[in-house]
Order: sequence, then C-alpha cells, then structure tokens
Amino acid sequence: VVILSRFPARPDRPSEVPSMSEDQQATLSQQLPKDLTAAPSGAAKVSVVFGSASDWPTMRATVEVLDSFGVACEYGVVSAHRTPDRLREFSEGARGRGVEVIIAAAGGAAHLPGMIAAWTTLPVLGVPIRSRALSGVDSLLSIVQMPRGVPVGTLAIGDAGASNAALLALRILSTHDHEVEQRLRAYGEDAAASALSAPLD
Ligand code: RP5
Repeated sequence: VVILSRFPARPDRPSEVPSMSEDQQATLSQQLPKDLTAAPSGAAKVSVVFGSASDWPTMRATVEVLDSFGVACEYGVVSAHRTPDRLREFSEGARGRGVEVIIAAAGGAAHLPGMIAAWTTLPVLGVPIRSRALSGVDSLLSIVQMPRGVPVGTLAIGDAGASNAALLALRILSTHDHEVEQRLRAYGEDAAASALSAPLD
C-alpha cells in the first residue's frame, strides 16, 4: 500500500495500513501535483481516492481488504470540487502508472467517481459515503445516476460499499491474475464456513 501522494508507488508494502492525520493529508495534498507527473512505476494496481480526509475512516477498510490480498494500491485525497485540476491530472495519468481499477468515494454532492470516469477509460467503482445531512442517499444518487456512455459501478453506502469495492476490484483483476482468483476462492470458502459455524443465540 502506498499513500497516493508518494509517487511513484513502491512495490514493498507496510505490514499495517497507516492512519492519515489532517495535517498529513494537507501536506501530502500539496505535494501531489508534482508527484503525479512522476514516471510510471507499475506497482499499484488499484487506486483508492476520496473527496476528503473525513472519508478516510470509511475508506481505510478498502485499503485494508486490498492489503490483506497482497494487492498493491495507492490512496489519498482527490476532490472533484476542491481540487479539480488534481482530479484531471490523477485520472489521465492513472493508466500510464499501471493502475487497472480506480475506486472513488465521496459524500453529499458526490461527483468524484463520475468526473474521474469522464477523464479515463479505466473501470471506476464508486463508494457513496454516509453523509450527515441525508445519510448517504444524496451520495448514492449522485454516483449511481450517470448518463449513458460514462459508466461508474456503484457500491452500497458506507462500510459495506467500502469493503465490497475492494472485493469487486479484486474480481476484475482476477480475470487475468490467477493468484488473486485463488485468494478470492479461499476468501469465499472461509466466509461460507464462518456463516455456517456462527452460533445461534
Ligand atoms: C465530499 O464532501 C467528501 O467526499 C466528503 O464526504 C464530504 C464532506 O467533506 P468535508 O467537509 O468533511 O471535508 O467532497
């Protein structure tokens, strides 16, 4: 896992997903435009971006799932409204860096996934963040109602969507990555065993 601001992505992964303070986010955000122009490294297969540091408590689950499968990802803040130039630069450069799937999360007027999809032909998976005002229904509708021709795969609101976005990205990678396919198979078998062995109160 690499923090998005630190391009090019490194192939080594830390054993734990680091937390990001707001100060750290602000510092890294200032660095990103320069870093985005770095040469492609090919290390990160999945990009996980979100509109605000306030989305990180939800989206760290996405990074943790990818990390648990041993799939390298990059992650960080990209905002459709607050950093529109950075959004375009990030989106246009993603395929060249070796990214194969983009996961984008946003809350409220959640235009981030759709705008990324407008700037890239990579598959984009959208995670609606549970908003304070409307519990994420605003986020969901903003992400899901894309116009014909610009697709975004929309996940569930909040925590389930964050985890499932990672699993869906892994399923996309598994179409050509046999190791990921094997790990997904084992994950499914474990989930089935857990479901059947759970005690009934
Ligand atoms: C969106 O606005 C973000 O994705 C976030 O969910 C929401 C609120 O952002 P903050 O005001 O907490 O930074 O762009």
